[in-house]
Amino acid sequence: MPNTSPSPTPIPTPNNVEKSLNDLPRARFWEAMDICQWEGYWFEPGLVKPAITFRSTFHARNDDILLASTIKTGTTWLKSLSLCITQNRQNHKHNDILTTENPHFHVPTIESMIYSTKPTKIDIYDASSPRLLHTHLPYSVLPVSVKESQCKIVYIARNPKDTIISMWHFFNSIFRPNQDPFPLEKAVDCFCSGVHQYGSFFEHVVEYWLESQKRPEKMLFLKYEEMKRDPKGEVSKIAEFLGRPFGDGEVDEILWRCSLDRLKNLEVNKNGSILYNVPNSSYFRKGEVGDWKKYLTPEMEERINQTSRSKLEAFGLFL
Ligand code: PAP
Repeated sequence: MPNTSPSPTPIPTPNNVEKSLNDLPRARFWEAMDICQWEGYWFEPGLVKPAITFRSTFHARNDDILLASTIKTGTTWLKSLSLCITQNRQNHKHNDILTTENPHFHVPTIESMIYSTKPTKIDIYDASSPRLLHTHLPYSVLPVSVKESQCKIVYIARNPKDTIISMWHFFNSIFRPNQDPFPLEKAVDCFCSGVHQYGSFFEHVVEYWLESQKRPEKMLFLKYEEMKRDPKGEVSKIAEFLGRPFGDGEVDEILWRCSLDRLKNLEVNKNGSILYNVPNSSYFRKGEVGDWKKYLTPEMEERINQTSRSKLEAFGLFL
């Protein structure tokens, strides 16, 4: 299809990129890995180069769909739902795509594709339209063409207390499989100060929130808790936003296909790894709203509430 979107920004030379990567501020995350600060956010260092390449070379098309989220806010669910909404729905029964591979294989996270354990089917630059892609990158570093074309963005946010608990379980399982968990108090501290992968959580969420308020026709801002409270309503909203409204009974079918219980028990999700060192099973845990109440002390809760008040609620966002 003809490309009407603006030109990407000039490609930085490899020498410049290497030099500037070495100069980035560094921090240690959970005594387990280095992270570095780029464009005001913290990243696992290997992701910065792909992020720079994406920003400078990706040419968005008007019919692209970009899913976006920070980590542990419902990405896997959103990928599964969007896949079912956009693929040929007549053939669902015979072509149950979620049984063939983990959702992160079908809808790759652009900047972490370098860690794929097997080549994804989709070449993000060359795939036929409409492309369904995902990123954990903040809004401010997205390619200009994503912002200026008519491509749609669907963002999913989650309550910060449930997000940190989900992160805590996830990183403990990856970094400390046979050890005591990382002290939760320290994890809350990293979370509130924003020094963690794709952090600050609060700034990430608020950037997308403000943009969605300005351009609701371009960006749909979802809340994990609303999706749990009113799954039919919220998933129908996604389908309409993507220009693929549901017919009779379709929403129930898709909700069932993408339900946590079902996905968790599929062979493709019980075994294997789509990304190095990340078991497919680690994407599926409890999916409960308010699970944080079992873990956070009143002091930790208040610390997060205080940060939410100043960084989210001050902008009209209540999670
Ligand atoms: P990612 O950032 O690594 O991609 P992401 O999928 O955003 O992870 O978040 C994982 C959370 O979504 C887990 O939450 P929990 O730790 O509180 O349980 C996981 O259980 C939940 N999740 C995964 N799939 C689904 C689903 N189909 N429905 C609802 N929640 C889900």
